[in-house]
Amino acid sequence: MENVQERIQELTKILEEANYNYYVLDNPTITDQEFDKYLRELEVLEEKYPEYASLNSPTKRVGGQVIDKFVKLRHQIPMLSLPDVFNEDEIRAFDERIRKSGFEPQYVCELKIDGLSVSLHYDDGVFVTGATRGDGVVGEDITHNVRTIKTVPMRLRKPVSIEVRGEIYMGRETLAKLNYEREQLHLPKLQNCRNAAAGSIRQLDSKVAAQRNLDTWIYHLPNPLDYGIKTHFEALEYMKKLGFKVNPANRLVKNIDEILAFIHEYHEKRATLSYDIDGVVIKVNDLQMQQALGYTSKYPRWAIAYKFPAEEVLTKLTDIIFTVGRTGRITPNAVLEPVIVMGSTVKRATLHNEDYIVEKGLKIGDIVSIRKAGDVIPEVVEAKTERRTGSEKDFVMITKCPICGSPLQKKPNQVDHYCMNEECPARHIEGLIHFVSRHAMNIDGLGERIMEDFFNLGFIKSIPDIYHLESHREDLIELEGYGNKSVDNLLDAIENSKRNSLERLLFALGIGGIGDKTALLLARTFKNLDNLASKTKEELQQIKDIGPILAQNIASYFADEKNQDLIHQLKDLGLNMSYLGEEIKESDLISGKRFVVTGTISFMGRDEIESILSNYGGHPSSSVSSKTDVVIVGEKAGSKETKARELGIEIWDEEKLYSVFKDLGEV
Ligand code: 1X8
Repeated sequence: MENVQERIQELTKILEEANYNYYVLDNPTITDQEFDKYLRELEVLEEKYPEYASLNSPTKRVGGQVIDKFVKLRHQIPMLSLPDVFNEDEIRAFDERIRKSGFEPQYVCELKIDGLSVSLHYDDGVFVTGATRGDGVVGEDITHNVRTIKTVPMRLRKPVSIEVRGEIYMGRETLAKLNYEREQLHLPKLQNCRNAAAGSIRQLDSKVAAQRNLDTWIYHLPNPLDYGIKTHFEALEYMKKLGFKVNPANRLVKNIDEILAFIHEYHEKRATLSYDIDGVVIKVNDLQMQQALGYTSKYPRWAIAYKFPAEEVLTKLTDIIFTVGRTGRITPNAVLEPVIVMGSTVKRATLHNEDYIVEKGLKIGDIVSIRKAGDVIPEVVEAKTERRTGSEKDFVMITKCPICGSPLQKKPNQVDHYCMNEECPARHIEGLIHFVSRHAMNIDGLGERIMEDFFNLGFIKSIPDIYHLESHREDLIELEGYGNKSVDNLLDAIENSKRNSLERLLFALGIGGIGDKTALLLARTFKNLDNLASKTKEELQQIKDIGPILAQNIASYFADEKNQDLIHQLKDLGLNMSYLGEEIKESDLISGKRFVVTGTISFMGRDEIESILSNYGGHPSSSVSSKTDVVIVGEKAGSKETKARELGIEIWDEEKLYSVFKDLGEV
């Protein structure tokens, strides 16, 4: 027994150290395989000996803890905000005020992270609580979610009791990925990193937070004197030594010029950082000096936050034009006088739909403010109505398709207008671009611009034309920018795409509502296109994640003769129509066993779970009997769970299922 406890401690240490090296120092010391091996060993031991399993175990980084409400926590020392300043004069005034008090200050310049402030408590080096700032006096307990943030150490490198503060944030790439996934699921996109981080940390289910890949920068030690620390810069060093992620940009400076240089430098670098910042924090370095300067009722007198000028620029809305998507959806777009926002030129911005324009009261010719929301999507914030001259024109929604002239339709309770003409050429080019795009057939060398060129040149007018491009080989070589070699590469890429697994083709066909995830689910479930095409709407609806609208879309798509003809042609051209995902994969835990899935599993739909079980040679079934080997029990499982327990059948809860699937790389 003692051995087990020791091994658990040893594994915990190895994994924590690996985590620290990987996430905090960005300097991996063991391979992913080694990490997984140790993690699995620890999971197995913890499952067998739950009495030794700590809430702070590396196995808990994936979440699992669910709370039913947020508990309030009072901060021992209030979490103050900082006075904002917006220009050089205000920074000079700050410095002069301090000098007038008789000090010769040095300052620490730090980046102001666009996230949410957090307070972290450790007892004898062990993580105990994480809390939001709240109103500064009372925050909320977010301990369960903080445990999932890989850069927050669960055990410090020295066994000290300490509170540290910093910022929880979401990196830009993480937000972009999350928004891509949300788009596939038809969920609204998150507007920016800050909102995304705040939304993620406010999840009741820590598994959701864990998937959000949050990160931290730690920048404040509320009780520095307890640790014999004399300056803020030392405090930063100390926190780094304890294992926290401390921003390497932090800089000790001697005077205003160096402050301004820091601000200038990071204003320039801002667009290239992997996370959002909205300014620079300037703090008096000497802690005695800080203490002497003291506080107003709201703010410390020893620090300010310089806010970068808002990245909103004014420009003229010269026109509103309409584009037609491959589903026929009409999108109004702002045509803008070109303007630079955060380092790149903006000429267009989406206006989403008619209602959006009406709500903002935009007129053609208005001066509007433009902001880059989130990562790169430019957004029209508002019309500067005070700048109107009277020559602006009212916006009028079009009633006919701008490309083919057929009347547009707006479905009841929907905001979007649609061109219903399936032959609309605009739908074609968009559909063609989609067909070859990265998550669809992934044909390298057929980017959007080239597809537009080939479409206009008449080389590619339909999907099968892509696979006939070879017949234009000589024309292609003649084209500006194409040599023999690049044409060969392009034709190879097209040829290779014929061997893609079914899910890519399914997604590429652009059937309404089939995103790449749904395509994968369908491919896994039905294995080949003919099988899927033969299913009725009712049969399709049996699949859990397939609702009536999607089922109807799929059935209608395959019922349409034109589509049947397209698929026929693609088959003749030699495109693979089968799911090639590893057929029967290996897993002793699943292979040959009879499974029943009951209740709701939060991270995956039942059909997908069953489909994965089948892929590994398991046999999903719907009723529990003495022949059942494993019952997978989710939220609100009912009589099946009771029966399984009566029969003494092995039960996997959500966590167990997650860890099995995770080991197999399925989640
Ligand atoms: C807020 C922030 C601070 C720092 C960075 N990002 C923030 N959002 C920092 O000190 N480096 S300090 C702060 C506050 O005191 N309200």
